[in-house]
Amino acid sequence: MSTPLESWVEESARLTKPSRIVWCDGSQAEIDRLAAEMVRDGTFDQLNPKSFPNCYLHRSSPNDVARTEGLTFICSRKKEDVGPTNNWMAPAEAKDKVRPLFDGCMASRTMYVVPYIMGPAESPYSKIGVEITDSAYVVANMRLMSRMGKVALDRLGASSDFVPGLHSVGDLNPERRFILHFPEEKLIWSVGSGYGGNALLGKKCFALRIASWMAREQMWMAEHMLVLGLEDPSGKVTYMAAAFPSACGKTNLAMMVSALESEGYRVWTIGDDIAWMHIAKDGTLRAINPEAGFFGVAPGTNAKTNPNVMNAIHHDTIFTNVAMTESREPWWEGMNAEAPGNLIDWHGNRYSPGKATAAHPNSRYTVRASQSPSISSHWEDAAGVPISAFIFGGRRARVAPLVYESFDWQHGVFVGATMASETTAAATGAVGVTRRDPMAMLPFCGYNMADYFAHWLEMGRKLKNPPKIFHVNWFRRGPDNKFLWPGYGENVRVLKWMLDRIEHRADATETPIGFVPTANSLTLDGLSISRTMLDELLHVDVNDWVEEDQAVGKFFEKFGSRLPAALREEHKALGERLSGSSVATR
Ligand code: OXD
Ligand code: MN
Repeated sequence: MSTPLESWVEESARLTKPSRIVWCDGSQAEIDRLAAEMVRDGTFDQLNPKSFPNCYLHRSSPNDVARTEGLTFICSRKKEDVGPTNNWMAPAEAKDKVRPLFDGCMASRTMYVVPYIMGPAESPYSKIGVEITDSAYVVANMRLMSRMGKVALDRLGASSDFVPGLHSVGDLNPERRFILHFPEEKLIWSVGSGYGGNALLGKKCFALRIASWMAREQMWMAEHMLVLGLEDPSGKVTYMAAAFPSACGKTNLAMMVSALESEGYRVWTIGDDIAWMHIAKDGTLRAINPEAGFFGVAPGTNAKTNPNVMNAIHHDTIFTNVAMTESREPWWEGMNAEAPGNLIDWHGNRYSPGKATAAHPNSRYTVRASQSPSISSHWEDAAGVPISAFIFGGRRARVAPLVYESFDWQHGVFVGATMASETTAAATGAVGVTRRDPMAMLPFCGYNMADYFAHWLEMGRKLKNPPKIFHVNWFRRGPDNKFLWPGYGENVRVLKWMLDRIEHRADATETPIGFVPTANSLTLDGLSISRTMLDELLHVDVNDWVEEDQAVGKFFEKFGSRLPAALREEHKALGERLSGSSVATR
């Protein structure tokens, strides 16, 4: 008798017709063999074995360099269940349309069966997925990004409790590219792309889109959030989870080297992109990082912005679409001031400075989380870590102050539901356009966002001591268009203010949008920031916020009557607070 997994593999092989099937065990010998094959067939370029041992560069097809949200669909039985922010296709129609693309797509290719666990191997909160793929590059990435191979098969046994994901690079033509999620069946189909978020099915497809659907059914949360621990001088660690849209610095914040280290404040990393959070028996919210690695944006990463990751990526790392130096080392814009001579660009051609960038703006490194010096000793705790604060944030040149605290949970859900950010290169489409991205889940929530807001409100009611909710903006610019806040390691000063608020030690001014720090409540010693800049950073401009409030109203209209009444109330209350405050609160 076949196990459910064996039956699904047989069925997938009948459809895709591979020349051979390889069950991946996740071992070193397996990856050594695959890497050697990929170097031979040109999928991988081996980097300098002395300075970057076991590191490889992959150049993807130039039309396959980012997530393609327009080609990503949620295929639920009812259209209204995916809401106005997702693309929808009926399940039968989606299968009829996409099955022919899988038919025979692996002829004369190898089919890899990749069992993996999302979450620590021993955690009751972890879940199993199995990806079938014809891409050895995907296998190599999945091995770094999840607990892959034997460990997952051992945990699964003969059970049917896994999320199947069928993936083929197909012909890489965007015309024939589809990323499909069947949430009722807990099934993923992805064809036509080899790029990270479209092809590493454990990440966005399972750990966010499918898992968010499961989380609503089972009363937990699957969020696009980093998780960090802030250690104070007494050695106590307070855990915070933060949601920012793609390429807004989640990885850098999660791995920060604190500017207040000499005063005893350190930051420890639990995860940099996704958090799964459950209500524990004692009523606290406990987070695990379902991933095992970082798939981080390379450009802009350097010894100042993220020294920990610069340290981590010197061995056993896969680089995608970065440039390569003469000595076969990876390079990208922002790594150091000047591009070295004789670079090979991300297309594999000699780079001529002045034209396009040498590395693609969405080029990436894939590295195991355990390689970061900042990794917390609790990052694999089966029970997860207790969350005391949520942080929402975006990239806003104006409007949002450096930091503010919501009045309560319901208001915090409103703050998260209405957050906005200027778009980045992590997805295809225009860069720099402001879009509403609730809880940074716009491209990742697997169901109707109105129901997702209701789920957040419901979670708050179930939590004994709900985390405090904050909003930050590291990207505010002054009248000269320069950033007002230095960011990176200095962001710990804002985390410290949050900790002090949690511990009832820091002052704040009440404004129409929430509690903003008083100038004296932030620890700014050793930082050269003028009082004018600080005032600008913390300023809540009533006129800007009236405009913001109108934009929120428009955004909420999309959800019609499905929008929870509590959020309408919050919107109304904000409008009233703004109209009651004729003078700007400085
Ligand atoms: C990512 C993304 O890759 O959000 O994490 O795009
Ligand atoms: Mn992400």
